[in-house]
Amino acid sequence: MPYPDLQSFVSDLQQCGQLKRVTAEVDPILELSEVADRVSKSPAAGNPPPPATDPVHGTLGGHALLFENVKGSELPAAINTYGSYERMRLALGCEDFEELAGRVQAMLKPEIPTTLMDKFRKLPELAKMASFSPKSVRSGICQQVVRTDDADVFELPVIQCWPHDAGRYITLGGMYTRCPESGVRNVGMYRAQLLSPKSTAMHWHMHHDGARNHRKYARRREPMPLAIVFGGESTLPYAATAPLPPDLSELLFAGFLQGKGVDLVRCKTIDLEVPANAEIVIEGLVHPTETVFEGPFGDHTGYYSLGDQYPRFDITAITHRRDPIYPTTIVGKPPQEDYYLGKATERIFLPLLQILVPDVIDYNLPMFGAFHNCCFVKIRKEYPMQARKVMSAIWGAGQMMFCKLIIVVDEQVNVHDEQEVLFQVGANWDPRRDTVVVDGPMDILDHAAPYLGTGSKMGIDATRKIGGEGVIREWPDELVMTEEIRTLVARRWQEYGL
Ligand SMILES: [Mn+2]
Repeated sequence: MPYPDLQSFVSDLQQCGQLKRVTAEVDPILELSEVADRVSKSPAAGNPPPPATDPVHGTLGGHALLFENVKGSELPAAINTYGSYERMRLALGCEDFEELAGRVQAMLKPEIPTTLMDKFRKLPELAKMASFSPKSVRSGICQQVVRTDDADVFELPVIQCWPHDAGRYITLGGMYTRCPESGVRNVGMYRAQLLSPKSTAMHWHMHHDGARNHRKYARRREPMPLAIVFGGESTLPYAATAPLPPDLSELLFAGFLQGKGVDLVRCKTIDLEVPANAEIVIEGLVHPTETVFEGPFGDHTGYYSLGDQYPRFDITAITHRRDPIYPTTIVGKPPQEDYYLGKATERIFLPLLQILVPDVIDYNLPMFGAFHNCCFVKIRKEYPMQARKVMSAIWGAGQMMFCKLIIVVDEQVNVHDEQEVLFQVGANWDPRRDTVVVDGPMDILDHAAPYLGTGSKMGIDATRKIGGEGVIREWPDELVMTEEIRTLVARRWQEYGL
C-alpha cells in the first residue's frame, strides 16, 4: 500500500534501509544540493537488480536523505525519497510499474455491460471508481499549526540548487488551483522562487494547467487562490507530475493509485481544499496581472533556463503539522530523482500511448534524452512507411510532441538496450531515404530550438525496408541462430560452464 503521509513513508524507508538520517549541519545554499546530486548518481541502496526495462541505469539512486540540521531552519529536509526504482515502487505501493500499467489498461478498456446481470456485476467496480474520488473532511494534521501574520517562507529549509540560480526555490510542492468556470481542481508540480517572507514567483509554462487556470482568473481581473502543498499521500507528488489530460484530476489519479480517495480539508485563508495529511501548506493569492522577474534556474535539461516575467504569489498563511518535514528535490543532468518519476510514467502510460498509437509494442525514453529529447519505439511492421506513420502519431500524442528524435525499430529489437537500437540504426538506415525532419512545437526549455517553443524534430526509420519504401536491391536477413540449437546449447553446454 502507498503511504498516507510523508512521515510514515520516511520512517518505512528508514526501516527498509532506503534512507539515511544526516545529523551534521548542511547549508541549504548549494551544499545540500551537491550531496543529493552525488547520492542520486551512486548505486541504489541495497544494490537491487535493475528492472528489465532499464538494465544499465536501473541500478542507481543511492539512498533517500533526511537532513535533520539545515542551517537557518528548525525543520528537517527530505530529498531523493523518490530517487530509485525501489523507492518509487514503495511510494506507489506496487510490485512493479507493469502492475500499475495493467490497472490503467483495465480502466481504459472497460467492458460495456450488455445484459442486466452484467450490469449488476459491474456495480462493485463503479462503486470502486467512486471510492477513488477525494473526500472532504473537517480537520487535518496539516492545520495543527496555523500562521498568518507571522508566516515566513524563509523559515522553511528551501534550497538553492545551482550556482547561477536566481535564489532559493521550492521544488517538490504540489501547486493546487481550481478552474474558476468548471471548478475542476488541478495539481501541478512547478517551481516557485522565494522573493520575500510572504511572496514567491510562480513559474509555469504556458501549456501547464495551472497557467491555464491563471489566464482565466486574469481575464476576470481576480486574484487566483493557490496552495502549495508539501507531503501528504506518497502517490501525490507522482500524480502531480503525470501527463494527465487537462480535465482528469490528479487527485482522482492519486486516489486510483492508492485505491482510496485523498482526504481534503478547507484552507484557512483561501477558497480551496488541500490534502489533510500534508506536512506543510502555503496558502495565498496569485496576482491576476502583476509579474516579477523569475530565474535563471538550473533545469532538468542539464542547462539553466533563462529568466522571464512570471506572476507573483502573495502568501496569506502557512499551516503545518507539529514537527513537519520539508520535502525537496533537485533537477539537473540525469539521473536524478525526477528520472524515476519519468520512468514510472513511461511504463504506467504505455497502455494509454498504445490506445493513441496501436502500432507501438514498446518504447523507451533513454536517460541521456532527459525525458523527451529522444524516443526509441518498437513496432510490428506490416506495411510500407508504417514507421513514418508512427513518428507522426507520436508527435501528435500530448507531450510526446516534444521528442526531438524518434528512432523506430522492428519487433525483435530490445528498445531498452541502447547499443542494440543504435546497432539497428547503423545497419538499416540510409540517411537520405530513412530520415524525416519536420517543424513543430518544442519544449519551452529547449534552448537549442531556434525560437522559444518551436523548432524541428527528426525521425529515423531503422526498421528493415520492404517494397514501397524505396528499396531497389534485395534486403538480407538478420543473423539469428535457430531456436532448436539455442535450446540444445543452453542445456548441453551448461555443465561445461559455457
Ligand atoms: Mn492537470
